[in-house]
Amino acid sequence: MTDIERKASQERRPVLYSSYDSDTSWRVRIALYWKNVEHDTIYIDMAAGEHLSEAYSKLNPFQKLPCFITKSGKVLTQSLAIIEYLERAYPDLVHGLRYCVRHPTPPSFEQRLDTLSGLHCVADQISVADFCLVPMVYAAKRHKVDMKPYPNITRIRNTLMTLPEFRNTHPYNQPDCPPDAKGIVQ
Ligand SMILES: N[C@@H](CCC(=O)N[C@@H](CS)C(=O)NCC(=O)O)C(=O)O
Repeated sequence: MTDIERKASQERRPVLYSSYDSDTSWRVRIALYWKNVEHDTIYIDMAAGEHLSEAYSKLNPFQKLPCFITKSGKVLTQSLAIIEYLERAYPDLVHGLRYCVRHPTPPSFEQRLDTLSGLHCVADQISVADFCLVPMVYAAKRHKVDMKPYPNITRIRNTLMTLPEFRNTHPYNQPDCPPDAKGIVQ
């Protein structure tokens, strides 16, 4: 076996550990869908405390979701680190990442969007900031945040939700979403 063959045989399908109800998992689901990355998903039942189990804690000592195993077997436990890895391994995005890191709260992000946004967060291109914005709105609505002071965020979120990458990865469209949990947040 040559070195190249050995390396190829060591590569595996990446694995995402996800929960339908985890907004940070949703960020990664969008990135994987956007980049068309073939992978397996393992659904972790957060309501049942499966993320606190011994088996999951061995994989991710932070006991949080998501967790991602790359094709070379590296374990990544932070959603933005996973998205950064995906962007390095499968590059195609403008660099919106720094915008969502620098403006992590809705008020500062809303203000930044006055000048930054077009159709999406960074002009008309899709960026990592969009991957973060849509799940952020879902989490905000779940916590009954009044979205009226955030017209830019609301407009961009509504536009993004017309795209299959965002719709198909929505919590309610996940196989682990129980029927009675669907439709709670509009
Ligand atoms: N900084 C982490 C945060 C992950 C996180 O807080 N995940 C939540 C779900 S959205 C979680 O696992 N919560 C379970 C708990 O805290 O017990 C990331 O971006 O991946």
